[in-house]
Amino acid sequence: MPAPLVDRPGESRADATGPIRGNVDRARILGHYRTMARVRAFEEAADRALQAGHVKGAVHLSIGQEAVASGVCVNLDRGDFIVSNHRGHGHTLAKGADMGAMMAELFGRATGACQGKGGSMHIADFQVGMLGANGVVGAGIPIAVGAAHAMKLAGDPRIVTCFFGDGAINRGPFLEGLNWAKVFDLPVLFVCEDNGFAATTRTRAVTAGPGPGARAESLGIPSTPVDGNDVLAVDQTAAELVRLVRAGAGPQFLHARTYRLRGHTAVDPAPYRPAAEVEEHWRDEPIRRCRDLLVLGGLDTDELDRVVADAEAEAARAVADGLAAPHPEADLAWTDVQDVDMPGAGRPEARA
Ligand SMILES: Cc1ncc(C[n+]2csc(CCOP(=O)(O)OP(=O)(O)O)c2C)c(N)n1
Repeated sequence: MPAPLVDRPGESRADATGPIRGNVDRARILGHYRTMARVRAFEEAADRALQAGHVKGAVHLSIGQEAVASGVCVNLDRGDFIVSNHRGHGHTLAKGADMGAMMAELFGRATGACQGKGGSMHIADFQVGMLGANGVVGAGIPIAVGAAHAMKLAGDPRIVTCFFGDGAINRGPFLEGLNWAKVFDLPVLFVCEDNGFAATTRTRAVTAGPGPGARAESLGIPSTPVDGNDVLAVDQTAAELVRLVRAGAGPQFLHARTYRLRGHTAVDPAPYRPAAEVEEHWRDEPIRRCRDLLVLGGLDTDELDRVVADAEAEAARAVADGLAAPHPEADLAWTDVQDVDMPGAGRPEARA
């Protein structure tokens, strides 16, 4: 059951400038609505572009999980870092990356965030502190911990947030990364985006013990659970954890429960779960919940429709610009690529 939309029913909902729930101002909630609408519009446009044959490589949609990205990233400064996983469009957009450069990246174009060489699962944008998505499950965790260690050694106040799924807790890098982060009390917020699935498997069927939070706590890292479809709850919980990390309290762990409304990849029809289960979760999806909250707070539905229309127009421009952009020059194939000169790897001359 979704959480109640308002904490204090009976408060003036007609005063649309006042707080809507608790002390949260409507501008902040509207900001979440805009961010989540942009993520949704980007992914729906990417999905259509994929069906039309424009996308190179796999695409993993985060439809239904947008509140985690928005609620966490709103609490980060532009200079703070994030590390993401294969389902990273929402995190990347919420951190401030350019939608056009992201779409062009999916299309393998020279104007893409990584000049078209990374694709959906390897988008990075250092200008907004986005250190990279990652196609290898769990592999972002040691990268985030390494970045956090570098910040601590340099006396740099920036912090690192690491997003990963519930499936990642069953991989070795989870243990190694969390252990190292705690041993050195590093400035890192771990965000486990628990959508209940690891690819086509229910994660609980392959997970021993009580799950993500208990594993973090076994290493001395406090874990805080949150309803990951309630963007305000995520925002408020993340705000406190970010405050603790910034204050030097060491690593923190946010366990956000959510649901993946689409298949594992954009082309997965997800026959391994009942349609009724998915339908039920559509009723609990975060953008609709946020909209209901804003409407209860007195916001005009026309204004909310305009937010969605603007997001869809931005995504449509990103698609058009991406399709019009050139592919990278062939002779740049080996630039900005790691280890190309290692014997046996990369450049054909090096392989010979
Ligand atoms: C090391 C590794 N093993 C297997 C895979 C194949 N794979 C890709 S995504 C995925 C499931 C990951 O589940 P989770 O971490 O919960 O993220 P979600 O897909 O649910 O967002 C798997 C097994 C991979 N990419 N990397």
